[in-house]
Amino acid sequence: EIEEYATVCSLNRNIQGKAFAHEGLEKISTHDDYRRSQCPHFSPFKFEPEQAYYATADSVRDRLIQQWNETYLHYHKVDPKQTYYFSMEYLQGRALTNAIGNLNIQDAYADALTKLGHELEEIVEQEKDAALGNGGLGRLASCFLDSMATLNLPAWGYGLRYRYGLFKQRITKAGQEEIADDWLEKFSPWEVVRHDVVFPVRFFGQVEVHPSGFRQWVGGEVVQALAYDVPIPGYKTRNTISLRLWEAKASVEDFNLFQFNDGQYESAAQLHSSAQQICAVLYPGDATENGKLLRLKQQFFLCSASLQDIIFRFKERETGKDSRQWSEFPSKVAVQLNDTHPTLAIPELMRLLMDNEGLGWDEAWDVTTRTIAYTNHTVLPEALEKWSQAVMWKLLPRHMEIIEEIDKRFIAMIRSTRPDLESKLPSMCILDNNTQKPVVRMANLCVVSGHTVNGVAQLHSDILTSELFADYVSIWPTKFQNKTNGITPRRWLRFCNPELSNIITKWLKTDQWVTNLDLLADLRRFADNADLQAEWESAKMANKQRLAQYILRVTGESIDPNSMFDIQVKRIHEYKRQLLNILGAVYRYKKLKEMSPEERKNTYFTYLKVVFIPNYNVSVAEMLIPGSELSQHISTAGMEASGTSNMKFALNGCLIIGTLDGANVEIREEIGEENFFLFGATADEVPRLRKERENGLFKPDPRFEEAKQFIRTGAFGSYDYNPLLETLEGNSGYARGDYFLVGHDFPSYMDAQARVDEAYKDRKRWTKMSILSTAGSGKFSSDRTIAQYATEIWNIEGCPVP
Ligand code: B1H
Repeated sequence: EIEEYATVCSLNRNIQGKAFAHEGLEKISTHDDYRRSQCPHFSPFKFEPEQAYYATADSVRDRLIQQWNETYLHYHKVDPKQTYYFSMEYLQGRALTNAIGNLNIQDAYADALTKLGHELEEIVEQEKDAALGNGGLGRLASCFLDSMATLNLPAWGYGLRYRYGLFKQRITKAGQEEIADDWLEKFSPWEVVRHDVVFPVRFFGQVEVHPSGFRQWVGGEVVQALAYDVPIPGYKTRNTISLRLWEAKASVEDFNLFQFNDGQYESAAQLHSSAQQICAVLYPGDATENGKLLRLKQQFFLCSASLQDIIFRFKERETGKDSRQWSEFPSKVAVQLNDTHPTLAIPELMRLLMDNEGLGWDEAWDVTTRTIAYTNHTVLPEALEKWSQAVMWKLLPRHMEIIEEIDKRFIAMIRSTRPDLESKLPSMCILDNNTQKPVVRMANLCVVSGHTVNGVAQLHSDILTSELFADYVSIWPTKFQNKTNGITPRRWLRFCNPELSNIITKWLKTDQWVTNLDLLADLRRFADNADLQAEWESAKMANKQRLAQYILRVTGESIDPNSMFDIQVKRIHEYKRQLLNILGAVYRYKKLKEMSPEERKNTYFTYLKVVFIPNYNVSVAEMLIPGSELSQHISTAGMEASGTSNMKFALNGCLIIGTLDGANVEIREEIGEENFFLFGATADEVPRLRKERENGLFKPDPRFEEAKQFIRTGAFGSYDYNPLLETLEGNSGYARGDYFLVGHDFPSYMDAQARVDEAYKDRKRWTKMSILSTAGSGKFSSDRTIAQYATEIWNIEGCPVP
């Protein structure tokens, strides 16, 4: 079959399968029928790894499409309540290994490729990562899709089909260089364009008031949203769900033919380019707000197209002659907003219900608030989205009317029922008019309008209810929940670490842990077993060697597989404290240099080497995490909402050095405090410590001063490090008084590193800790997280394809 696909696809690389009818009832003709009809002749047979990849992917894809048809046909019949996950980001990574693994056909495909002269492991490397996300938030969305499919939940992901994903990073002498990520350059075999699924999305224009009082948004520019579907297979189930990504296209009827005939090609073509701009590029922000008009357009485009699609599906399934009651909508539809980025779903659903479907305010408000729920992912003030009211009035005039009305009614409700909260109203209401530039506070709009608000780890959710959203808690005490994040055990253990997976399956005598991760706890019984320890160590060594080879290939640096692999991976941000890590390394380097060669040899087995691996992405993570032994999750307590790489490292038997922040708290609880290298201030101490610093009461540890001083002597070149170092000091110039408390936590960090070195010398002890890390990671399966969303927020149930 692969051979056949190879010949067909090399001729017709760009022909997409045809899709029919609407999702639910659609039949997608599989690619190959169409291609074969187009090219009955065999092409000259070339079977390089690239062709082998495309041929393999096409063959797998057609299986997925078949399951996909069955799944939505089944959902259409049963008509269960469905969840729609709205996210501006999906960090999918590669799809082939995951698809083959979930379909449980890896052996057949590996054998087939071997017969054709290829290795499956080498072929999968041909695939480009789909990097339609920045970091944790986008990867979480992708893990959630995997779990929703695996748990047979009737669900859809909705997002944008960015032409360029997260930039590729190159490090040169001059610093970072960003290169466009042309992930669609050749073709993605994992998407199916749906020429029949198109919705108009309006921008700008004005509100027309009819004599009856009816309001209608008209004029402005209209672009078309065109659906591309990506199949998401569940693990060992026939259920295969859809990630629907919207692309923006100019409306054909808008294309001004007269201008074109007049020779005004540029202004006619402008429509095309302005539509194309919408999905051109992912904003490379992570935990920082990006108040650009184009970003707002992207957000609205996602919300409007997705809601029109959902309403179409709802109306399509009318029972009998009568049209469906709108009050039933929330019992068929759950919408989850991945942070505030898709907040415009709230006024857009209100508008569609009132202006298109004729509902009154109260009815529309009831439906909207029972449908929408909101997940908060950060408490960093600079990441809380605030859109300029002036910009919003221009781009979305009808939505601003609706937001004003929501705000007005909220304020009236507080005044009549909770006069005690009058003084809190200025910070609780949605429109902030007390700044020079009036803004809409998107998080407030979500809290006021959503039926449920959740944080992403217990500590984070506690901070939301005790600080950020505290004033709302007394009005709606049951609105707030916690849903501790999780990761999919398929991608993040079973497929990325086959060596360790096989050992686990062998010792547990079952592979059920892949869908029931709590079973890993059984490994605790064998944590001291010498045979398991030996197997465990050899798997880790194999993964370290693989990683060392990769590092040599991309950086030219060779690292010793016998040294401890101590790793920090994160987007660079002050609160994540990469500076703490590097200052710790600088201090230890200085101490090494001060030793006599003799002393050095006796103290350390191997010395210190620091390597920066460029262009981190999902595929690099899949190699790097299994090969790590210590990982750093060292944010200032209270700042990292959850973190999810901490879970991936722990699951792969990597020990954590970390603060009591985000999900670290729960990981430490699960794997045992004796297996976690803890240091640093706690979240409740942070405000007092900041005050003390401001009042000049902080006495830095001499080791901290020594490390900074060493850098200032020019030991690392003549670059001017002063501006950077001054952020950790005083209160003048660049200095911002060490807001993230690097100086405060430095001594306890160094002490924790010393405990790490001690533990590492004792191989048996270290390996036992590593086994216990994996054994204690069961809670952090995204299957657990999604099961909780399903019962506690969405009220949906599994709907397995028979
Ligand atoms: C997280 C973001 C984020 N929190 C703004 N907030 C963005 C904010 O493009 N933007 O404008 C993009 C992303 N990302 C992360 O979410 C948290 O920092 C992590 O702690 C958490 O694990 C992750 C998933 O919940």
